[in-house]
Amino acid sequence: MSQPIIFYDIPGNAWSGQTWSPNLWKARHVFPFTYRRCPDPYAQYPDIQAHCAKLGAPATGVRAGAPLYTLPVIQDPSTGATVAESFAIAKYLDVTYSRGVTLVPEGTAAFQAMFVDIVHPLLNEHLLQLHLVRIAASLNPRSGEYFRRTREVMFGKPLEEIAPAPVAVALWKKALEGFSRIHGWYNANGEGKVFFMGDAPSWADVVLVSVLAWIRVFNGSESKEWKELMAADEGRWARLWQAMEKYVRVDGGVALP
Ligand SMILES: N[C@@H](CCC(=O)N[C@@H](CS)C(=O)NCC(=O)O)C(=O)O
Repeated sequence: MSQPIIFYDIPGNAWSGQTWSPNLWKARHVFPFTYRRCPDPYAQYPDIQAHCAKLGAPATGVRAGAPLYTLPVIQDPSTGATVAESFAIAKYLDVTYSRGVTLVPEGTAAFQAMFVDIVHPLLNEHLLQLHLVRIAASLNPRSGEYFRRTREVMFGKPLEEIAPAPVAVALWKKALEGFSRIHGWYNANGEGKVFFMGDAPSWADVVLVSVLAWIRVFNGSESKEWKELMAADEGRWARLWQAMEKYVRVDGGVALP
């Protein structure tokens, strides 16, 4: 790689403007490259579609019957590649660059893709509802307005009515139950194994630690939620967080805040 890869992120105010979304976090692991946040205004939520079209990045899904364009997207000036979707980015980096770790080892792509789909209803669906109001508030006004409008259509009600206090307690409990279920899967590897595939980190660990980063951004390291999670499941998530810290490679290697 002769020139740094450009990484397009959605700026937020949470965590001093650092990456806040789990989908964006997923692409920031095992990245021994210089990271460049997309300059404003291109990475504001309402501009993502136009920006992807300009870059030649494909849609990554469908929303309300229309193609959905999302970040993260990377551009690699050394190869001319533009890659959208965090899993596709991980696979591209695996095959294009030698970086000491292979996130999607040969023969595991189907399994890793399935893992993401299974984890989503166990964790992300509850946590998204829990964090919606905080996410909207942490974005700049244009992005915040877009996020609120699109998510209120998605949920059919004002953001503030999605997770009022008693519902928030239930959602957090469901997320903790989800973590415990996943802890049980990790345990199948036998004692002392930190990573989902045993001795080396893979995409499955990146998916989980990105959810941890998301929780930490919106609750804080001193919050009841973060402390509860770090103590849960025999310290499984604290160990994973610690073990994955060194794989966050941004701007020459910024560790997870
Ligand atoms: N499966 C995709 C999901 C990416 C995704 O949903 N990104 C969100 C930000 S967290 C997005 O860009 N949404 C655009 C929109 O809501 O219009 C990935 O892992 O990259």
